[in-house]
Amino acid sequence: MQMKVMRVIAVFMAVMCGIASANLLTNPGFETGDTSSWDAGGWYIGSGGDAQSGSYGLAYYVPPSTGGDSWFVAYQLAPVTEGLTYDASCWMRYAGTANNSEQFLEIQWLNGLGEIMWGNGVGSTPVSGPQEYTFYELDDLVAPAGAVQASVRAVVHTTGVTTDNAWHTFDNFSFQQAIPEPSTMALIGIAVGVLGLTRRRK
Ligand SMILES: [Ca+2]
Repeated sequence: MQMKVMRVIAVFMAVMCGIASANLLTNPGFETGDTSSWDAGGWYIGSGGDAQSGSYGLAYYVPPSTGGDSWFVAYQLAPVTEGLTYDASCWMRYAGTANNSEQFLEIQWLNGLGEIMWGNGVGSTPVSGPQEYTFYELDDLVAPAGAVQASVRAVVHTTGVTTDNAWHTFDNFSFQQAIPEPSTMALIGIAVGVLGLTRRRK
């Protein structure tokens, strides 16, 4: 009997880990060679150095004399369940010259009406000057009550009128349900062990 229970648990844990590691995004690295599955008007697909890996990356060009406090966003929606925990990440690179522009990874939540639940979102540290591809992550994001989708967003923002040329590129986005903490997994294991012992006594 205990062997059977242990086997059930092993399968359960394998399924949990499988679910946890699945990226909920489609075309996360733009290797289709286009922005399919993303809403990315005004953005383009770059190659060469615009890719962190593979052949392509997502890019936005900010020319000189772009107005201050302008926002350029590419996003994809992913299904979520309120109360569950998610992890998001991507790679970001800033090419060209420091240009009064910055880029960051942002997560916003949408309710059942498809409206952004402003005030609940979170953004990564902004990249505000030239740098090579660097990994950014937002961990342990809990979907708020009423959320049914997450908007996973590449954001470019001008902090003032731009003076030069900048290219903001993104690649390899990930948005997934968080892997349960080891302590949670241990508690499940103990619960199952107790269940097995109890059954055996009967
Ligand atoms: Ca890529």
